[in-house]
Amino acid sequence: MKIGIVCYPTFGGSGVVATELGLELSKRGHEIHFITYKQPVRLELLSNNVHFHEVNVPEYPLFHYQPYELALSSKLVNMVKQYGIELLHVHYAIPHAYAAYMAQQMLKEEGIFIPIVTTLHGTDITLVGSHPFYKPAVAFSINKSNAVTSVSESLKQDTLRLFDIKVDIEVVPNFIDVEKFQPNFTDCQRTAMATENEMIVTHISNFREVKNIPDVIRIFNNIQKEIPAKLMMVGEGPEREPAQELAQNLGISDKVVFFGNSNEIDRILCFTDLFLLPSQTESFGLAALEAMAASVPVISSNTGGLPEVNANGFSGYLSDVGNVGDMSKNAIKILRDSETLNQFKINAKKQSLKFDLRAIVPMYEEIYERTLSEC
Ligand code: GMT
Repeated sequence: MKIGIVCYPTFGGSGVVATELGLELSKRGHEIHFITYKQPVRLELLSNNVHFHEVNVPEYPLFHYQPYELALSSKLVNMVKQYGIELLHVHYAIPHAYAAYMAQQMLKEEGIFIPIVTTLHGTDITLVGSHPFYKPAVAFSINKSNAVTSVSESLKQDTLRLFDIKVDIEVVPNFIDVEKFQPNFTDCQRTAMATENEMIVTHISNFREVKNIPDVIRIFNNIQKEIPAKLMMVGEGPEREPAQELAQNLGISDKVVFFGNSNEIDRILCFTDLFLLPSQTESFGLAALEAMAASVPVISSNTGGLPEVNANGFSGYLSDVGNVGDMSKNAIKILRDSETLNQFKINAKKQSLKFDLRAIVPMYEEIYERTLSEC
């Protein structure tokens, strides 16, 4: 199939999933066209089967806001015509599903029908999409999609609760390539980050309010009072500076390393002992899954889709949002002795195998085939 993938090209989970999906589909013989405003961060290799088309939005001083949706829908029309793309798979409803629908209508005028598969990722529904300023357009574009998927059962239920949805939503969980996270580093440079007796705790996110970053610092503060440890903070966002200040105020800034965005997530996870994800809301928690695939147990909140990913008492522990005390206690329980830690590491890896791309990607292929045959 010739598939157009529309996504955000940034470090966010939706862009990562879209990119990994496109790359795997290309390996399975499909021709993939990424259509977005920048080359996706995990799209390192372009090949015969993988193309990237940049959406340009010319600046015009009259516009207070430059019309990205317009540029995207025009680009979609042109790319579908030029490359004979058969189906558009848009990741994150805003504004991608809306722009794809406009492209579909424009192409219809020319006698071309292009089906749209929309994947809902989380904040496009729970935080942004349900805002009254966006809600009618988001509901409309979901209902106009030819197939809709969500990355967890929890997100599906949120979508049905928040919007008047008239189409079926199929749950296709996020995935990872478990082989990519095999410990094949001869030296992941653990000693550069911590001394031999120190545990390494890691958090990876976009450092937005929804990630509860101060809780990460507070949980770590409690851990290091009991167990020698270092905290690796990976990512960029508005909560980074306040987190640095909080670490300073708690007198632990020498134990907390802020990396910024990194393309070396697998190396960082290779030397990590425990992953923290205390988010306020999380439709799936791809970062937690990547940690588990690298044999790292997860301490998370029990919000949204996290209970579908992190198995309580097995791959880690889940606590109520904001319950720093419980999360700290559970973290210490895992890290306290090497036997327990090793068992949780084995379990985390086992849990991640349920989400291997070899099992999940065929679910998308099946949806594409069905959508193409029905339209
Ligand atoms: O977590 C974010 O703020 C980024 C956002 C995104 O669009 O990349 O993540 C959402 O999609 C990811 C991939 O499906 C999920 O793993 C995240 O749980 C989800 N984030 C939230 O629901 C807050």
